[in-house]
Amino acid sequence: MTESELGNARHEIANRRTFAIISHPDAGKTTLTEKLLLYGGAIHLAGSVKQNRAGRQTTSDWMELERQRGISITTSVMQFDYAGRRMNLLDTPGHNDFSEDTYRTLAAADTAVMLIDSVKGVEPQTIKLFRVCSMSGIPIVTVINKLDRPGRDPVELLDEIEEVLGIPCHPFNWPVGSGPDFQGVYDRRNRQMLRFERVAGGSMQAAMEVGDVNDAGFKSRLGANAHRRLLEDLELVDVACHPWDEAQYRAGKLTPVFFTSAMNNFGVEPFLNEFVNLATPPRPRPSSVGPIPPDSGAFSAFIFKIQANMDPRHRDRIAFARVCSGRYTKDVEVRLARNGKPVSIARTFQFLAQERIQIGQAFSGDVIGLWDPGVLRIGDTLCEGELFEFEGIPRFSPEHFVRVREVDPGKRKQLKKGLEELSEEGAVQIFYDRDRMEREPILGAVGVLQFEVTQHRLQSEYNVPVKFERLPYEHARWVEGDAPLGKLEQPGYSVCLQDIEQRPLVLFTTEWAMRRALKENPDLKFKDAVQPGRSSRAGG
Ligand SMILES: Nc1nc2c(ncn2[C@@H]2O[C@H](COP(=O)(O)OP(=O)(O)OP(=O)(O)O)[C@@H](O)[C@H]2O)c(=O)[nH]1
Ligand SMILES: [Mg+2]
Repeated sequence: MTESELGNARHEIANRRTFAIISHPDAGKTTLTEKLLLYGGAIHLAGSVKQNRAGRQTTSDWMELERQRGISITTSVMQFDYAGRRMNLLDTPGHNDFSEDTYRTLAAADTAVMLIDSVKGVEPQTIKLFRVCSMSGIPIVTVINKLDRPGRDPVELLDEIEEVLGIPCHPFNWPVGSGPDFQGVYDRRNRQMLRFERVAGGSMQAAMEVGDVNDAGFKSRLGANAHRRLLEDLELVDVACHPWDEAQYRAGKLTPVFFTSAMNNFGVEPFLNEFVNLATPPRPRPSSVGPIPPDSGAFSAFIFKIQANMDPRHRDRIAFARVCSGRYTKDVEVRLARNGKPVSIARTFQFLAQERIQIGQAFSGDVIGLWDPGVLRIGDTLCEGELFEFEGIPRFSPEHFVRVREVDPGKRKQLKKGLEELSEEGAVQIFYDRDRMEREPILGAVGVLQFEVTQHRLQSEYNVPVKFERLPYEHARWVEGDAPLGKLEQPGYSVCLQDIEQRPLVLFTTEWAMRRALKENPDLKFKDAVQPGRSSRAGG
């Protein structure tokens, strides 16, 4: 890049905000995502998670099964612009069985938005995800959602967050009324009352009225008692809550809190107005050669997700990359750090609401979709110039296993293609018996729901019916070294297989059987997880 290009790139990078929305299932991540897109101008009419006949569905739950069930199965990536910033939003699935996807996505985010259901409080999956964020030191912004439901006392909710998660809270705003009487939020920083008008179905922006908390009209609408209570609460919060400390927040040691009813669009705009400033710009990322600053000249990125068949019209695979340094242009020459081979990434997309748009450039912080030429794996690093690998993309060990039973032998080829493509997304891994050839492979997954998703997608995307038969194994270990694999096989306790890249591994039925094998083979190296592999089909 020339000096002036570098200056421009620095400006663009400083405006990137890349964040993931995380929580226990059902707290409203996809609903909030939809409303952020609405307020960000990326869509003009918001859909809902549960579609009524006339209604639109959400942008981010696009997969057929997601729409049928009203849950998120996979992370969605979306961009929108707001107040001069380019926002890269990652809407993650909450269910534990899909959490690999969430954990990998967190590696691509600079800020986390943690949603809390105001009725349910801090739930188990939120605790797990919070810990992951907290370990990586990423700043966390809290949104307490569903205030339109008769929920818990906000003071009690903040206490619970502080106690259970161990992070001090600083509420930026405070809810006024709750349940059917939820009227809006009090902006503590600007000392203003923000009142909202309900919009049918929440599909359009809610009108916001800004006023004084002691305004007579507002006071009479709220009722004298509720108004007195509000003033008392506000005073209490002023005295009792932790003072704002930007540095503590940036270190992930203090969380700003917002109150919303995402479904009704209440509190979404005030949240977004503050969040554009709270969300952190791209940070240096640890790599095998030390931290890579986002504004260093050469382009680099890592792949955190692969997704097949997103667009039924194209039926292709997209590898999602987080740009970590420099600038992407279609002429940039990149190599794959894993094998040093050049990769063509000329067809690159951005996701604006439902549309994928081919782009000519992208900067550090951006999450882009690369048309996958058939060589990319989750966890891969792409580099322009010097080769290195980014750290911190987690790997997972499968804990559930099934044998694939063919239902229609006439569809063997499609089955193989479907399984290979879906396994490249990393949600299920394919293992082959060493002697049974490739027929009826074994699948491994971290959560059992992944098998259901795979079965459904094989049927709907590849037109292949299959049955799965549960197997008794619970642990997998990849074996490195000159392994006498037969010796590791103990009928009833363990079986030796190969993964899609012919890497040998052993499945064990019990932890005891696994420990014994490890003890009896001190010369071998056992690994509990590897990066999801790829078949040699595409020449990778
Ligand atoms: N009452 C009320 N319901 C809400 C609100 N926000 C979301 N919901 C509902 O809560 C349910 C779950 O919402 P989602 O947005 O799918 O939740 P999620 O966190 O994305 O769920 P997963 O992705 O499956 O983990 C849906 O039925 C929403 O309509 C809210 O502010 N108030
Ligand atoms: Mg969701």
